[in-house]
Amino acid sequence: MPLLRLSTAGESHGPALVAIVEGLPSGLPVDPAAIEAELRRRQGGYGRSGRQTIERDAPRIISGVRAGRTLGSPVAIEIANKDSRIEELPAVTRPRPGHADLAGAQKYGTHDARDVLERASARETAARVAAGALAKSLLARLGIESFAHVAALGGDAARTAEGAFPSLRATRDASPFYCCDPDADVRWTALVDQARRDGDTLGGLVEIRVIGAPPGLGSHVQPDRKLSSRLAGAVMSVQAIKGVEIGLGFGAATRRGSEVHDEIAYDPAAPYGFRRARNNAGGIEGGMTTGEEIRLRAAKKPISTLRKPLKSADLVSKQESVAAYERSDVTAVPAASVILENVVAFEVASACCEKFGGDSIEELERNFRGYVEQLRRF
Ligand code: EPS
Repeated sequence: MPLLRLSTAGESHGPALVAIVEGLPSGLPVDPAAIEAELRRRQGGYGRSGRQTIERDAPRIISGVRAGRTLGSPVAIEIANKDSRIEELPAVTRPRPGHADLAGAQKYGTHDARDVLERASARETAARVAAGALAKSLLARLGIESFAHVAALGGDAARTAEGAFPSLRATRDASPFYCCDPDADVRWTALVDQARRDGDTLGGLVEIRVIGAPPGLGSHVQPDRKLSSRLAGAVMSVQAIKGVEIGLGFGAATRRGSEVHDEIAYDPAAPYGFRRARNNAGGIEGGMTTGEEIRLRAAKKPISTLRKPLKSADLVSKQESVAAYERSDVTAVPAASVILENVVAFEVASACCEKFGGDSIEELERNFRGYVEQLRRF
């Protein structure tokens, strides 16, 4: 299966983070400024820690690109860490509840949780955003776009984000929370300020939407080819994500079938003829796109590093203690929205590479256009 593949490497305070993306067709323009813009967005959002004032994430493309275009070979991108004191930083022996510290120390046989947390840190997501930016440029060639915004923070929901995409994007990009509801920005600022005073942290909900995907990405024929399972896996792989929903999600379990399923109509004016009267399915049925907007929601737990720490037990002395604290974000839900927008873009781009194949972007686009034509004649 010619899927896009992503490997990342790098520790939070090591010399650099690295993303290696395999499977991109040749001839795709690569714009380092577009990658950097995504990386900068990931670093932003109200409630982040001092680390983001130290770093200025910028991509250095080290393979797979020549004269601004992909070669079809693996694309490697390096993002240098300014705070690269991994060899000097102290041992961490008081594991943080909620973090990978304790399970990782037990599993890897270390009494210094730094050996674990350096890689478990969400700083790794900078590499995933860089990879997602490449995927987005491939999707843009096919008229497909991924868009995420923060839908709730600290238990307080924003108004439902409805309306035309360019205006939603403009509102989101002007928001310190990457949210489409300016009233929520005001309330959430107060929530974050209060949590900061309390030495606490906040989680929230992110909505991710993909527009422009034709029917038929993914497949029902094998469990691991279902786009729903790939998207859910990708979303759940992001640090601190504890839940994912597609369309109505958990809400579908409590309603009757007649209230859940989206009736089908034929409309010669619709892009592919057949269309759904609504989109409770979140754009995916049988593991395949329906041609409606893909809609996902992700639940992010609060950051587990608390300035007012929870109880813990020392890995060495075994004595009751409190968890370690150096610095922490009060909330990173806005950053998570950028990460999720990019990991979802990556999976959708991967499904496009699988379906349309091709070694060059020209070949992939030709196959895509042929398929769209086939759907129109269906
Ligand atoms: C992050 C960098 C980290 C944290 C955060 C994400 O920097 P540092 O550990 O030096 O403060 O701010 O990491 C976590 C949320 C985590 O749980 O480890 C980043 O660049 O996103």
